Amino acid sequence: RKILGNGMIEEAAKIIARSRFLIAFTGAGISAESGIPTFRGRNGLWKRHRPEELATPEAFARNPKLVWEFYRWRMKIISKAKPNKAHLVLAELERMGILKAVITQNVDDLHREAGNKNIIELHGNIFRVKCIRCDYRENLKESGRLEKFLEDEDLPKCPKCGSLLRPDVVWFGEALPESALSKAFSLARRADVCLVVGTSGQVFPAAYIPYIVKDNGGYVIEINPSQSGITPIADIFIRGKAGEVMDELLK
Ligand code: BJW
Ligand code: ZN
Repeated sequence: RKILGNGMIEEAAKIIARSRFLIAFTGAGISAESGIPTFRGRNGLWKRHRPEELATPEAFARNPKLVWEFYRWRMKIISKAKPNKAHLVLAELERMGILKAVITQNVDDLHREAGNKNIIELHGNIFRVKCIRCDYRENLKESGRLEKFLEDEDLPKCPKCGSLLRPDVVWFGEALPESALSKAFSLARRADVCLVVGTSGQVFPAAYIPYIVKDNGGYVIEINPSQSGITPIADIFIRGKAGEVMDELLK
C-alpha cells in the first residue's frame, strides 16, 4: 500500500483518469468541510449521545421527542449547508464521463446539490419523512413544507392517519433499501476503481462496497485525514481533508 500526503496525488489522479468504471463511496467526512458534523470522532457527538443511542428504532419508540430534536437540529444545519469542493469535483468527474456512480451513506442531499445524477443513497435522505403506520411519505424540500416543519417543535403527525412521522433514514438494526443496496453491490462488482471518501468504514453492510471492488480485482483509493476500517485494503491512502485533496485531483 502507498500512503501519500497532501500534494502527492498525481498517481491517484492518473489511475482515476485511466479508469474504465470509477465509482465513489462516500461518508460523513465528505460533508465535514460543508459544516455538517460527522458521527464518530472528536466532534461527532451530539449532547453526549452516540449515534448508536439515537439512530435506532428503539430510541424512537422510547423517546420520539429526543430523536426528533436530534433530527430537526441536523436538518437545520444541513438545509443551510452547501456542497464543498469535494462534492463539486465528483460532479465534474461524472460530467466528464469518468465517474459512473456515487454510492453514499450520507442523508444530506449534497451530492445532488453539487450536480451528480447517478446517486445511490444507502441510508435514506434526511429531507424525507414517512409514517410509522401507513404508506405516507413526503419529501419536505419538494413539498415546500421544510421551513414550517423546522420551526415546529411538536411531534410531526401523518396527515393521512394521524400516527407519528419519522425520518426516512435507515437506523441501526433496520434493513437498507433493497434496490439501493443491490444496485450498489452490482456497481461495486463492475468497478475497476473505487474512490472512498470520508467514511470510518465501520457501519455494515455499506462498508462492504470497497471490499467487493477489491475482491473483484479493482483498485481502492481512499481519502481521509485518519485511517479507517477501509485503510487495510486501500491500494492508495491519501491522508488529508476531502475538499483540499480533491481540489488537486483535477489539476
Ligand atoms: C473526513 C474529514 C474531511 C473527517 N475529509 N474525511 C457486520 C458486522 C458488524 C455489525 C454489523 C454487521 N452487519 C450489520 C451490523 C449491525 C450494524 C452495524 O454496522 N453496526 C456497526 C456500528 C458495528 N448495521 C446495521 O444495523 C445496518 N442494518 C442492518 O445490518 O440490517 C440488517 C437487517 C436485514 C434485514 C432486516 C432487518 C435488518 C443499518 C445501519 C444504519 C446506519 N445508520 C446511520 C444513521 C443514518 C441516518 C442519519 O444520518 O441519522 O448512518 S449511523 C451513521 O453511520 C450513518 C452513517 O451513514 C454511518 C456511517 O458513518 P460514516 O459516514 O462513516 O461517518 P463517521 O462519522 O463514522 O466517519 C467520518 C469519517 O470522516 C472519519 O473516518 C473521519 O476521519 C473522516 N473525516 N473529516 C474527509 N474533511
Ligand atoms: Zn400514516
